[in-house]
Amino acid sequence: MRVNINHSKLKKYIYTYNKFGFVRIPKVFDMIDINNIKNSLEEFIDSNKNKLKGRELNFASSSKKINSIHNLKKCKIVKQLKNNKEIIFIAEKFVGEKPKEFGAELFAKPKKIGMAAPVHQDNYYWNISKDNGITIRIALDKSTKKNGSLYYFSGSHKIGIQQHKASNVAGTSQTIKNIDILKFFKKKLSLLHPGDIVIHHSSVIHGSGHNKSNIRRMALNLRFIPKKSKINYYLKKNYEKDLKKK
Ligand SMILES: O=C(O)CCC(=O)C(=O)O
Repeated sequence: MRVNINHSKLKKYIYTYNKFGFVRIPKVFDMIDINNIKNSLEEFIDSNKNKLKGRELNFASSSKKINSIHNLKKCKIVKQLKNNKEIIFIAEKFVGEKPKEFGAELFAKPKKIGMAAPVHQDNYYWNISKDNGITIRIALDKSTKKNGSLYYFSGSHKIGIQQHKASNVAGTSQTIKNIDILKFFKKKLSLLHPGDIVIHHSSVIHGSGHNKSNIRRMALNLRFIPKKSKINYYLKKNYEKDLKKK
């Protein structure tokens, strides 16, 4: 697997990431590797979909089509990507210190019925003490406005974690409570080709649209946090309590 990131542009990418809370890096994987990743994910889904429990697997609305998977621990290609030296190198550069892996998710967003993700900040769910986590999002399909692309509120990672409330959407169960805050930030669509990646900060406010189009919008998220980061169990307990209540 080749991870093609031009190191001479790394400074510029990190500058953009620090300023906006996300950065797109084009053509990191070629189509052979993207197809390998897709095939391997499909094999994983075939043999594991009945073993995944509760919040680990979500379907699109009332269909039998998978919308998202939140436990890919046993997926071979995910392990391979997480142990890839170049990915770890990039993770360290963006986290800003030694990183550790923090799970992976698949957003499958099937055509016609893929669900929207309400606006949220990842660290509201993660509850890490050093809020410097990243998601490396690998586009497996094209991401356009029509198929409900992800969008970011540019620069919103600088305002800290906001209060959230129940969204009643499986897979993104919490959403920003005070949406008035959004007017202070520019909303930027994350338009991608398969093989591009986006790296986003654990505090950047983001969401996605419904996929009403004829084209699926699948992406694989690899998550990393600072090695020295701890889970804030007080916040986590509150979040879990909120989830149960709602
Ligand atoms: O792909 C989507 O629709 C949602 C993804 C998301 O919320 C995330 O990457 O944190």
